[in-house]
Amino acid sequence: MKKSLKALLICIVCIAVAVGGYFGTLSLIWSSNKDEMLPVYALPAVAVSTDTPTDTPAIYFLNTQSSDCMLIYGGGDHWAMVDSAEDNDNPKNVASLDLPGYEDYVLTCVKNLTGGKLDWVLGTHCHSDHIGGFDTLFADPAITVGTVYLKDYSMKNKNGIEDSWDNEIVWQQMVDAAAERGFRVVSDIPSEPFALGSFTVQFLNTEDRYSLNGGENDNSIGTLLEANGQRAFLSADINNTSFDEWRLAPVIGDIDLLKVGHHGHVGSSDVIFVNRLDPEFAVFTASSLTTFTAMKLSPTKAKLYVTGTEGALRADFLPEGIAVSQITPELSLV
Ligand SMILES: [Ca+2]
Ligand SMILES: [Ca+2]
Repeated sequence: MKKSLKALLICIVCIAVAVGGYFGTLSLIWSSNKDEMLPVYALPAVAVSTDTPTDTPAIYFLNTQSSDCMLIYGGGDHWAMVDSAEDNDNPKNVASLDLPGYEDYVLTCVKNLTGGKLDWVLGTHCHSDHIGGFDTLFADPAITVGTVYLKDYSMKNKNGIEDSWDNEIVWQQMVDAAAERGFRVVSDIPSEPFALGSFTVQFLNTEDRYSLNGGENDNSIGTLLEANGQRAFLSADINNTSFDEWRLAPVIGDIDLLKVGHHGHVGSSDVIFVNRLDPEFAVFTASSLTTFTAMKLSPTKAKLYVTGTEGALRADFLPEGIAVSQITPELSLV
């Protein structure tokens, strides 16, 4: 077969798979008998892990409902934190941002788990449900942070709804709180892999690109983690507004665990993206499961977890695979 004909056939197959994936998903959505499909997405029972070896690399997904806060343990005394969850502050008194904060819970978790020492923290993007708690965390004298990764706030990519939000104020509060404690702030986010104990860490979506008015979500920093042969991607609030998910999918490649983008909202987790990553586990940092997003994940057969309903979770990176379990009761919200 001629190379050009072969290439054409491959293109046709790829397009058919892509279109088929989309319409297959849509046909599921439009099906009149959704109740019959729901058991497919029933959540697995979560076991309490008691026999994991000390120093096992792990991600802790705190239960901050539909906001993000993850602690990453690289073994030894190496800890890091991705996002700090929503805060009680609402400096512009916006009704839609009148949300409960998790400052006390996050502080308790950080102190109990890490002893207060974090090698680095990452603010994935300037929304209060991701970076709102950092100023309170930094202000506590028991907390020390080696490096604060936080992009400069840029107005150029904000979308319409963000005009009324507190993005820039929350960003400034985080920067000021870091300066107050003398924590090093790095705004030029590195894209090269680096080590956190046993983890290899790589930040993705670090480029400052025009994002078709996708706002802060579209410019979120993703975190790729690998240890003991297991790979995870923390997708922040990345979406496909400016085709980031399509661009990042081949860069990320096959993974074992996905922190589902944007708390499971339907604008993230494009079907091509999640099926290219093909995770074995998918964690929704959300108050509840989004059925549409679960449907998009269904071809991967990923086991689905929701922090808002199952409480805080720990994903251990063992040589034989990732093990997800509920973390110790004393870290629960109540
Ligand atoms: Ca807030
Ligand atoms: Ca705050």
